[in-house]
Amino acid sequence: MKAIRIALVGLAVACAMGVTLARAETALTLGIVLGRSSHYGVAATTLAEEMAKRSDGSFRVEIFSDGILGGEREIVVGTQLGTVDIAIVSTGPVGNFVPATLITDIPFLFRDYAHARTVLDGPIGQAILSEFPKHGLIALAWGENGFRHITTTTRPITKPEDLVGLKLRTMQNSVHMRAFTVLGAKPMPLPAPNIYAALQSHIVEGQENPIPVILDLKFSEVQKYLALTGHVYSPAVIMVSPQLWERLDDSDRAMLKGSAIKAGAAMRATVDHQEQEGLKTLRAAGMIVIDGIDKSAFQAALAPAYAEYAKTFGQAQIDSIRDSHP
Ligand code: EAX
Repeated sequence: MKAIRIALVGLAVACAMGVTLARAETALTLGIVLGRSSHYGVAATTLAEEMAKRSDGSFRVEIFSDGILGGEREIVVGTQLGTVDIAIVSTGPVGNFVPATLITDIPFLFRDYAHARTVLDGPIGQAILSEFPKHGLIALAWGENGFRHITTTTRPITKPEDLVGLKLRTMQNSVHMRAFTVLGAKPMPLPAPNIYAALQSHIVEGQENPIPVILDLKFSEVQKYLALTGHVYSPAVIMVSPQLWERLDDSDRAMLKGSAIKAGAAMRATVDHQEQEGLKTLRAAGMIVIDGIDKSAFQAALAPAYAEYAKTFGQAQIDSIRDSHP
C-alpha cells in the first residue's frame, strides 16, 4: 500500500512539473504488393514517417512490401480481419469488396491525370470513399496506381484486333475482364506477385499495368513489347482496418488521415516522375515501345462493354465523371 502511495505521489509531482509521460509505442502493420522504391513504397514510407513525426514516435508503421502478405485481395481481406492495420492497394480487386469503386475502372473514363485526380479528390471520389465502412473497411485517401498499358511477349499490340485470342493477365476486376473479353482477349485474373512467373512460363502472353508497376516488377525481363494504350486509369486507395480505427481517439484519427493524404500526394508525384523516366529505362532494357496508338479504335470496339456499364452504373453517373473538368 505504501509503495502505491509513493508511486502516486511521484506521478502527481511529475505531472505538476509538466512532465509528459511517454505513450507506449504502437506498432502498425502496413501491406503493399510492390517494392519499397515503387510508388506504393514511397506512399508507405511517407505515411510511416508522417505518423512517427506527428505522434512523437508513439506510432511505428511496419511496412510489409513485395507481396509478403499476399496479393492485393489478400491484403484487403487482412484489413477487414484486422490482421493488417493499413493497406495501400489499387482499386483492382477492391471492387469485389466495395462495388462502388468499380465505376472508376471503366476503360478510357478519365482523360488524363489532372482529370482523374480532380474527380477523386472532389465530391464523386469522396462519396466513393464513404462507401467503404459498410463493407468493413475505412478508406482514408486516394492514392494512384496510374494509367495502364499493355505488354506482350510475342505480338505487338497496335489496334484492338491484335488482342483477339491473346491470353492476357488482368486484375481480379470484373470491369477490366469484361472489357478485354469484348475485345476478344482471354483475360486471366492473377494476383500481382504471380504475374512475372506466369509471363516467364508463358501461361499468359501479356499483362497490363502502369509504367511504375512494369518497372518495379521488372517485366522488361520477360516482355518484349509495350503498347501505350493508356486504356484504364487505375486509382489506388489508402485504407485502414475498422479494428484499428475503433481504437483511435479523434486526434489520432486526424493524424492518421492527414498522414494518408500526404502519402497519396507522394504517390501521385512518384507516378509523374516514373512515367517521365520509365520509358527511357524500359527502352534501355530492350523493350519495344509502341506509341501513337489510335485509342478511339479501342473505344469503338468496346461499345458492347460500355452498354453494359451504363446499365450497371447508370449513364448519368458515368457522364458526371467523364464530363468533369479540373
Ligand atoms: O497495384 O495487380 C495489378 O496489376 C496492380 O496494378 C498492381 O498490383 C499494383
